Amino acid sequence: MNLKIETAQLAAELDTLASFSEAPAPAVTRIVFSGTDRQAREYVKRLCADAGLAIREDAVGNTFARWAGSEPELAAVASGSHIDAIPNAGRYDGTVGVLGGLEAIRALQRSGFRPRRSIELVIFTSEEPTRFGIGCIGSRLLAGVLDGAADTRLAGKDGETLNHWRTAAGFAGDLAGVRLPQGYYDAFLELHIEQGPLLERAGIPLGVVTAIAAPASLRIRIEGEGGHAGGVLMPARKDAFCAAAELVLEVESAAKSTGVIDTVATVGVCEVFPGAINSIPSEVRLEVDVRDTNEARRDGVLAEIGDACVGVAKRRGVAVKTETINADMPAQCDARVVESLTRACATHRLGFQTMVSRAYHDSLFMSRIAPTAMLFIPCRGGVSHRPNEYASAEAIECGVLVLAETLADLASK
Ligand code: HGY
Ligand code: MN
Ligand code: MN
Repeated sequence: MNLKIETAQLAAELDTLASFSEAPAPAVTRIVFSGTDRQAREYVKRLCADAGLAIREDAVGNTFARWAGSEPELAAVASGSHIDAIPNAGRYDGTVGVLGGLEAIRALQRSGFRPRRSIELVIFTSEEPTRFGIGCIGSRLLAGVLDGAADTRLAGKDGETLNHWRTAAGFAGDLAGVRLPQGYYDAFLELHIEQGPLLERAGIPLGVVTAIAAPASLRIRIEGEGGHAGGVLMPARKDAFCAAAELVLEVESAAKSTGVIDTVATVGVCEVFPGAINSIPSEVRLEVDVRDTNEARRDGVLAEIGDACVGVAKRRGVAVKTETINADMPAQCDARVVESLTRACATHRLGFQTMVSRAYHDSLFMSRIAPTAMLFIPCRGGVSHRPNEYASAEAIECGVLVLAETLADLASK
Protein backbone atom coordinates (compact mmCIF):
# COMPACT_ATOMS: atom_id res chain seq x y z
CA MET A 1 0.00 0.00 0.00
CA ASN A 2 1.45 3.35 -1.00
CA LEU A 3 0.55 5.52 1.98
CA LYS A 4 1.39 9.22 1.77
CA ILE A 5 0.56 11.49 4.71
CA GLU A 6 -0.23 15.09 3.74
CA THR A 7 1.76 16.50 6.66
CA ALA A 8 1.58 20.17 5.67
CA GLN A 9 -2.20 20.03 5.23
CA LEU A 10 -2.58 18.26 8.59
CA ALA A 11 -0.37 20.87 10.30
CA ALA A 12 -2.50 23.66 8.81
CA GLU A 13 -5.69 21.95 9.99
CA LEU A 14 -4.26 21.58 13.51
CA ASP A 15 -3.43 25.31 13.48
CA THR A 16 -6.94 26.21 12.32
CA LEU A 17 -8.46 24.00 15.01
CA ALA A 18 -6.22 25.70 17.62
CA SER A 19 -7.63 29.08 16.55
CA PHE A 20 -11.00 28.15 18.09
CA SER A 21 -9.94 29.15 21.59
CA GLU A 22 -10.86 31.53 24.41
CA ALA A 23 -7.15 32.09 25.09
CA PRO A 24 -4.63 33.95 22.90
CA ALA A 25 -2.18 31.72 20.95
CA PRO A 26 -0.14 29.67 21.67
CA ALA A 27 -2.49 28.79 24.55
CA VAL A 28 -5.71 26.93 23.77
CA THR A 29 -8.77 27.04 26.01
CA ARG A 30 -11.78 25.20 24.61
CA ILE A 31 -14.21 24.02 27.26
CA VAL A 32 -16.87 21.55 26.18
CA PHE A 33 -20.09 23.13 24.81
CA SER A 34 -18.51 26.60 24.79
CA GLY A 35 -18.77 28.76 21.68
CA THR A 36 -15.27 27.81 20.62
CA ASP A 37 -16.01 24.11 21.16
CA ARG A 38 -19.06 24.43 18.92
CA GLN A 39 -17.02 26.23 16.24
CA ALA A 40 -14.35 23.53 16.47
CA ARG A 41 -16.95 20.79 16.11
CA GLU A 42 -18.38 22.44 12.97
CA TYR A 43 -14.88 22.75 11.51
CA VAL A 44 -13.99 19.09 12.09
CA LYS A 45 -17.36 17.93 10.75
CA ARG A 46 -16.75 19.98 7.59
CA LEU A 47 -13.38 18.28 7.08
CA CYS A 48 -15.02 14.88 7.58
CA ALA A 49 -17.77 15.72 5.11
CA ASP A 50 -15.14 16.87 2.60
CA ALA A 51 -13.61 13.39 2.94
CA GLY A 52 -16.97 11.84 2.06
CA LEU A 53 -17.58 10.37 5.52
CA ALA A 54 -21.13 9.80 6.80
CA ILE A 55 -21.57 11.88 9.98
CA ARG A 56 -23.86 11.35 12.95
CA GLU A 57 -23.96 12.90 16.43
CA ASP A 58 -25.44 11.28 19.53
CA ALA A 59 -27.42 12.91 22.34
CA VAL A 60 -24.32 14.11 24.21
CA GLY A 61 -22.50 15.29 21.10
CA ASN A 62 -20.17 12.35 20.49
CA THR A 63 -19.55 12.66 16.76
CA PHE A 64 -19.05 9.70 14.39
CA ALA A 65 -17.69 10.01 10.85
CA ARG A 66 -17.87 6.72 8.97
CA TRP A 67 -16.12 5.43 5.83
CA ALA A 68 -18.37 2.58 4.74
CA GLY A 69 -16.63 -0.72 4.12
CA SER A 70 -17.48 -3.25 1.41
CA GLU A 71 -19.21 -5.34 4.12
CA PRO A 72 -20.95 -2.59 6.11
CA GLU A 73 -22.85 -5.09 8.24
CA LEU A 74 -19.57 -6.11 9.94
CA ALA A 75 -18.51 -4.40 13.18
CA ALA A 76 -16.49 -1.32 12.26
CA VAL A 77 -12.95 -0.40 13.26
CA ALA A 78 -12.85 2.96 15.03
CA SER A 79 -10.25 5.56 15.92
CA GLY A 80 -10.56 8.96 17.55
CA SER A 81 -9.98 11.24 20.50
CA HIS A 82 -11.18 14.62 21.80
CA ILE A 83 -11.05 18.30 20.79
CA ASP A 84 -12.00 19.93 24.08
CA ALA A 85 -9.10 21.52 25.98
CA ILE A 86 -8.57 22.62 29.58
CA PRO A 87 -7.83 26.29 30.27
CA ASN A 88 -4.44 27.52 29.09
CA ALA A 89 -3.64 24.22 27.39
CA GLY A 90 -1.78 23.29 24.23
CA ARG A 91 -2.94 22.49 20.70
CA TYR A 92 -2.01 18.80 20.35
CA ASP A 93 -3.73 17.04 23.28
CA GLY A 94 -6.60 15.11 21.71
CA THR A 95 -6.57 16.94 18.39
CA VAL A 96 -3.70 14.81 17.02
CA GLY A 97 -5.94 11.77 17.46
CA VAL A 98 -8.90 13.44 15.77
CA LEU A 99 -7.29 15.20 12.81
CA GLY A 100 -4.56 12.55 12.63
CA GLY A 101 -7.26 9.89 12.52
CA LEU A 102 -9.01 11.78 9.73
CA GLU A 103 -5.75 12.10 7.78
CA ALA A 104 -5.12 8.36 8.23
CA ILE A 105 -8.50 7.69 6.60
CA ARG A 106 -7.81 10.19 3.79
CA ALA A 107 -4.38 8.64 3.16
CA LEU A 108 -6.01 5.21 2.85
CA GLN A 109 -8.62 6.64 0.48
CA ARG A 110 -5.90 8.25 -1.67
CA SER A 111 -3.93 4.99 -1.74
CA GLY A 112 -6.85 3.18 -3.37
CA PHE A 113 -7.32 0.92 -0.33
CA ARG A 114 -10.90 -0.29 0.19
CA PRO A 115 -11.86 -1.43 3.69
CA ARG A 116 -13.90 -4.58 4.25
CA ARG A 117 -15.04 -3.31 7.66
CA SER A 118 -16.19 0.29 7.87
CA ILE A 119 -13.68 2.66 9.49
CA GLU A 120 -15.16 5.24 11.83
CA LEU A 121 -13.61 8.38 13.29
CA VAL A 122 -14.98 9.28 16.75
CA ILE A 123 -14.80 12.71 18.38
CA PHE A 124 -15.67 12.24 22.05
CA THR A 125 -17.53 14.86 24.04
CA SER A 126 -15.98 16.27 27.22
CA GLU A 127 -12.82 14.22 27.67
CA GLU A 128 -11.54 16.94 29.99
CA PRO A 129 -13.08 17.34 33.49
CA THR A 130 -13.12 21.14 33.38
CA ARG A 131 -16.82 21.89 33.08
CA PHE A 132 -18.45 18.98 34.89
CA GLY A 133 -15.66 17.92 37.27
CA ILE A 134 -15.27 14.47 35.73
CA GLY A 135 -13.47 13.46 32.54
CA CYS A 136 -14.50 11.28 29.62
CA ILE A 137 -18.24 11.91 29.88
CA GLY A 138 -18.84 10.99 26.23
CA SER A 139 -16.91 7.72 26.36
CA ARG A 140 -18.28 6.83 29.82
CA LEU A 141 -21.81 7.13 28.37
CA LEU A 142 -20.82 5.07 25.28
CA ALA A 143 -19.44 2.36 27.58
CA GLY A 144 -22.36 2.47 30.00
CA VAL A 145 -20.15 3.63 32.90
CA LEU A 146 -22.44 6.66 33.15
CA ASP A 147 -26.17 6.36 32.47
CA GLY A 148 -28.98 8.79 31.73
CA ALA A 149 -29.02 10.03 35.34
CA ALA A 150 -25.84 11.95 34.51
CA ASP A 151 -28.03 14.39 32.56
CA THR A 152 -29.20 16.10 35.74
CA ARG A 153 -26.62 14.77 38.24
CA LEU A 154 -23.63 16.34 36.47
CA ALA A 155 -23.47 20.13 36.65
CA GLY A 156 -20.87 22.83 36.22
CA LYS A 157 -19.77 25.25 38.93
CA ASP A 158 -22.49 27.57 37.64
CA GLY A 159 -25.05 24.92 38.63
CA GLU A 160 -26.09 24.40 35.01
CA THR A 161 -26.60 20.68 34.35
CA LEU A 162 -25.22 18.52 31.55
CA ASN A 163 -28.74 18.56 30.14
CA HIS A 164 -28.73 22.35 30.04
CA TRP A 165 -25.38 22.56 28.31
CA ARG A 166 -25.88 19.78 25.79
CA THR A 167 -29.35 20.92 24.73
CA ALA A 168 -28.14 24.53 24.45
CA ALA A 169 -25.41 23.22 22.15
CA GLY A 170 -28.09 21.57 20.02
CA PHE A 171 -27.83 17.94 21.15
CA ALA A 172 -31.24 16.47 21.92
CA GLY A 173 -32.47 12.99 22.71
CA ASP A 174 -32.28 10.58 25.62
CA LEU A 175 -28.79 10.07 27.08
CA ALA A 176 -29.64 6.42 27.66
CA GLY A 177 -29.52 5.99 23.88
CA VAL A 178 -25.83 6.93 23.76
CA ARG A 179 -24.63 3.56 25.04
CA LEU A 180 -23.08 1.26 22.43
CA PRO A 181 -23.56 -2.52 22.66
CA GLN A 182 -20.59 -4.88 23.18
CA GLY A 183 -19.26 -5.81 19.76
CA TYR A 184 -20.37 -2.57 18.12
CA TYR A 185 -16.73 -1.99 17.19
CA ASP A 186 -14.29 -4.74 16.18
CA ALA A 187 -11.43 -2.59 17.49
CA PHE A 188 -10.73 0.92 18.76
CA LEU A 189 -7.42 2.82 18.47
CA GLU A 190 -6.42 6.23 19.78
CA LEU A 191 -3.44 8.24 18.55
CA HIS A 192 -2.29 10.71 21.23
CA ILE A 193 0.73 12.68 22.37
CA GLU A 194 2.52 10.90 25.22
CA GLN A 195 2.10 13.76 27.72
CA GLY A 196 5.30 12.51 29.32
CA PRO A 197 9.05 12.53 28.55
CA LEU A 198 9.89 8.87 27.96
CA LEU A 199 9.75 8.60 24.14
CA GLU A 200 11.68 11.82 23.55
CA ARG A 201 14.27 10.84 26.18
CA ALA A 202 14.74 7.41 24.53
CA GLY A 203 14.76 8.90 21.01
CA ILE A 204 11.99 6.47 20.00
CA PRO A 205 9.34 7.73 17.57
CA LEU A 206 6.36 5.69 18.75
CA GLY A 207 4.84 4.25 21.94
CA VAL A 208 2.44 1.30 21.81
CA VAL A 209 0.31 1.54 24.93
CA THR A 210 -0.40 -1.75 26.71
CA ALA A 211 -2.15 -0.35 29.81
CA ILE A 212 -3.85 2.86 30.97
CA ALA A 213 -3.50 4.03 34.58
CA ALA A 214 -6.53 4.10 36.88
CA PRO A 215 -7.66 7.64 37.70
CA ALA A 216 -9.54 8.74 40.80
CA SER A 217 -10.59 12.20 41.93
CA LEU A 218 -11.90 13.60 45.18
CA ARG A 219 -13.51 16.78 46.42
CA ILE A 220 -12.45 17.80 49.94
CA ARG A 221 -14.35 20.51 51.76
CA ILE A 222 -12.77 22.02 54.88
CA GLU A 223 -15.03 24.17 57.12
CA GLY A 224 -13.31 26.20 59.82
CA GLU A 225 -14.30 29.47 61.45
CA GLY A 226 -13.90 32.73 59.64
CA GLY A 227 -13.37 36.06 61.35
CA HIS A 228 -11.44 39.30 61.49
CA ALA A 229 -7.78 38.81 60.55
CA GLY A 230 -6.81 41.31 63.27
CA GLY A 231 -9.35 40.68 65.97
CA VAL A 232 -9.20 36.88 66.39
CA LEU A 233 -6.17 35.76 68.42
CA MET A 234 -4.14 32.83 67.08
CA PRO A 235 -5.10 30.25 69.77
CA ALA A 236 -8.77 30.85 69.01
CA ARG A 237 -8.48 30.38 65.27
CA LYS A 238 -9.87 27.54 63.14
CA ASP A 239 -8.26 28.62 59.91
CA ALA A 240 -9.63 26.44 57.07
CA PHE A 241 -6.75 27.32 54.74
CA CYS A 242 -4.06 26.21 57.22
CA ALA A 243 -5.92 22.91 57.57
CA ALA A 244 -6.10 22.65 53.77
CA ALA A 245 -2.38 23.35 53.47
CA GLU A 246 -1.65 20.40 55.77
CA LEU A 247 -3.90 18.18 53.68
CA VAL A 248 -2.26 19.19 50.41
CA LEU A 249 1.09 18.01 51.78
CA GLU A 250 -0.55 14.84 53.10
CA VAL A 251 -1.79 14.08 49.56
CA GLU A 252 1.75 14.42 48.24
CA SER A 253 3.26 12.22 50.95
CA ALA A 254 0.52 9.57 50.56
CA ALA A 255 1.44 9.21 46.87
CA LYS A 256 5.17 9.10 47.64
CA SER A 257 4.63 6.59 50.48
CA THR A 258 3.91 3.70 48.06
CA GLY A 259 7.54 3.94 46.93
CA VAL A 260 6.37 3.09 43.40
CA ILE A 261 6.95 5.53 40.52
CA ASP A 262 3.53 4.71 39.03
CA THR A 263 1.66 6.31 41.95
CA VAL A 264 0.89 9.99 41.37
CA ALA A 265 -1.33 12.57 43.07
CA THR A 266 -1.92 16.30 42.98
CA VAL A 267 -4.32 18.93 44.30
CA GLY A 268 -5.19 20.87 41.17
CA VAL A 269 -8.01 23.04 42.48
CA CYS A 270 -8.06 25.13 45.66
CA GLU A 271 -10.85 27.62 46.35
CA VAL A 272 -10.58 29.82 49.48
CA PHE A 273 -13.64 31.56 50.99
CA PRO A 274 -14.34 34.38 51.58
CA GLY A 275 -11.05 35.19 49.80
CA ALA A 276 -10.36 38.54 51.44
CA ILE A 277 -6.89 39.46 52.71
CA ASN A 278 -8.16 40.57 56.11
CA SER A 279 -10.59 37.71 56.69
CA ILE A 280 -9.65 34.32 58.17
CA PRO A 281 -10.57 31.61 55.61
CA SER A 282 -13.79 29.97 56.79
CA GLU A 283 -13.98 27.36 54.05
CA VAL A 284 -11.63 25.78 51.51
CA ARG A 285 -12.56 23.43 48.66
CA LEU A 286 -9.87 21.15 47.21
CA GLU A 287 -10.00 18.84 44.19
CA VAL A 288 -7.57 15.94 44.29
CA ASP A 289 -6.36 13.72 41.41
CA VAL A 290 -4.83 10.33 42.30
CA ARG A 291 -3.63 7.74 39.76
CA ASP A 292 -1.77 4.48 39.60
CA THR A 293 -1.43 1.59 37.18
CA ASN A 294 -2.39 -0.65 40.10
CA GLU A 295 -5.95 -0.09 41.36
CA ALA A 296 -5.39 -1.54 44.86
CA ARG A 297 -2.32 0.65 45.41
CA ARG A 298 -4.26 3.70 44.26
CA ASP A 299 -7.09 2.84 46.63
CA GLY A 300 -4.53 2.57 49.43
CA VAL A 301 -3.51 6.16 48.74
CA LEU A 302 -7.16 7.24 48.78
CA ALA A 303 -7.57 5.56 52.18
CA GLU A 304 -4.46 7.30 53.51
CA ILE A 305 -5.83 10.65 52.36
CA GLY A 306 -9.10 9.84 54.11
CA ASP A 307 -7.22 9.11 57.35
CA ALA A 308 -5.30 12.37 57.01
CA CYS A 309 -8.61 14.24 56.71
CA VAL A 310 -9.80 12.72 59.99
CA GLY A 311 -6.53 13.60 61.73
CA VAL A 312 -6.45 17.21 60.55
CA ALA A 313 -10.11 17.68 61.50
CA LYS A 314 -9.41 16.46 65.02
CA ARG A 315 -6.18 18.41 65.53
CA ARG A 316 -7.50 21.68 64.18
CA GLY A 317 -11.17 21.53 65.23
CA VAL A 318 -12.40 21.93 61.65
CA ALA A 319 -14.94 19.87 59.71
CA VAL A 320 -13.53 17.95 56.72
CA LYS A 321 -15.89 16.31 54.23
CA THR A 322 -14.65 14.18 51.32
CA GLU A 323 -16.60 13.20 48.22
CA THR A 324 -15.30 10.71 45.64
CA ILE A 325 -15.93 12.08 42.13
CA ASN A 326 -14.66 8.96 40.37
CA ALA A 327 -12.44 5.95 41.06
CA ASP A 328 -12.04 4.02 37.80
CA MET A 329 -10.41 0.70 36.97
CA PRO A 330 -7.21 0.71 34.92
CA ALA A 331 -7.38 -0.69 31.37
CA GLN A 332 -5.37 -3.47 29.77
CA CYS A 333 -5.04 -2.95 26.00
CA ASP A 334 -6.04 -5.73 23.62
CA ALA A 335 -3.23 -8.06 22.46
CA ARG A 336 -4.57 -8.37 18.88
CA VAL A 337 -4.74 -4.59 18.43
CA VAL A 338 -1.36 -4.08 20.11
CA GLU A 339 0.13 -6.71 17.82
CA SER A 340 -1.34 -5.01 14.73
CA LEU A 341 0.19 -1.70 15.84
CA THR A 342 3.62 -3.21 16.45
CA ARG A 343 3.49 -4.97 13.05
CA ALA A 344 2.63 -1.65 11.38
CA CYS A 345 5.64 -0.03 13.07
CA ALA A 346 7.84 -2.80 11.67
CA THR A 347 6.30 -2.45 8.20
CA HIS A 348 7.34 1.21 8.18
CA ARG A 349 10.67 0.53 9.93
CA LEU A 350 9.73 2.83 12.80
CA GLY A 351 11.05 2.18 16.28
CA PHE A 352 8.60 1.79 19.11
CA GLN A 353 8.45 0.85 22.75
CA THR A 354 5.53 -0.59 24.67
CA MET A 355 4.45 1.56 27.59
CA VAL A 356 1.80 2.54 30.11
CA SER A 357 -0.34 5.65 29.74
CA ARG A 358 -0.27 7.70 32.93
CA ALA A 359 -2.80 10.13 31.51
CA TYR A 360 -6.33 8.82 31.17
CA HIS A 361 -8.03 8.91 27.78
CA ASP A 362 -11.33 7.95 26.20
CA SER A 363 -9.61 4.65 25.44
CA LEU A 364 -9.83 3.87 29.16
CA PHE A 365 -13.60 3.52 28.72
CA MET A 366 -13.70 2.33 25.12
CA SER A 367 -11.68 -0.67 26.36
CA ARG A 368 -14.80 -1.73 28.28
CA ILE A 369 -16.78 -2.24 25.03
CA ALA A 370 -14.16 -2.87 22.31
CA PRO A 371 -10.67 -4.37 21.90
CA THR A 372 -8.62 -1.18 22.38
CA ALA A 373 -5.05 0.10 22.17
CA MET A 374 -3.29 3.46 21.93
CA LEU A 375 -0.42 4.82 19.91
CA PHE A 376 1.74 7.57 21.42
CA ILE A 377 4.00 10.09 19.72
CA PRO A 378 6.59 12.13 21.63
CA CYS A 379 5.86 15.68 22.75
CA ARG A 380 8.68 18.12 23.46
CA GLY A 381 9.99 17.82 27.02
CA GLY A 382 6.96 15.66 27.80
CA VAL A 383 5.06 18.91 28.30
CA SER A 384 1.27 18.90 28.03
CA HIS A 385 -1.70 20.88 29.41
CA ARG A 386 0.47 23.97 28.84
CA PRO A 387 0.63 26.49 25.96
CA ASN A 388 4.12 25.29 25.01
CA GLU A 389 2.91 21.74 24.38
CA TYR A 390 4.49 20.71 21.05
CA ALA A 391 4.62 17.69 18.75
CA SER A 392 6.72 17.97 15.58
CA ALA A 393 5.21 17.47 12.12
CA GLU A 394 7.56 14.50 11.68
CA ALA A 395 6.40 12.87 14.92
CA ILE A 396 2.77 13.36 13.93
CA GLU A 397 3.45 11.97 10.47
CA CYS A 398 4.95 8.76 11.94
CA GLY A 399 1.93 8.36 14.19
CA VAL A 400 -0.58 8.89 11.40
CA LEU A 401 1.30 6.54 9.06
CA VAL A 402 1.27 3.68 11.58
CA LEU A 403 -2.33 4.42 12.52
CA ALA A 404 -3.37 4.24 8.84
CA GLU A 405 -1.48 0.95 8.34
CA THR A 406 -3.09 -0.53 11.46
CA LEU A 407 -6.59 0.61 10.51
CA ALA A 408 -6.12 -0.98 7.08
CA ASP A 409 -4.93 -4.22 8.66
CA LEU A 410 -7.80 -4.45 11.13
CA ALA A 411 -10.45 -3.32 8.62
CA SER A 412 -9.36 -5.97 6.11
CA LYS A 413 -9.99 -8.92 8.41
O1 HGY B 1 -6.12 14.25 32.85
C1 HGY B 1 -5.88 13.47 31.91
O2 HGY B 1 -5.22 12.46 32.07
C2 HGY B 1 -6.38 13.76 30.54
O3 HGY B 1 -5.46 14.58 29.88
N1 HGY B 1 -7.67 14.40 30.58
MN1 MN C 1 -5.82 16.43 28.49
MN1 MN D 1 -6.11 14.01 25.88
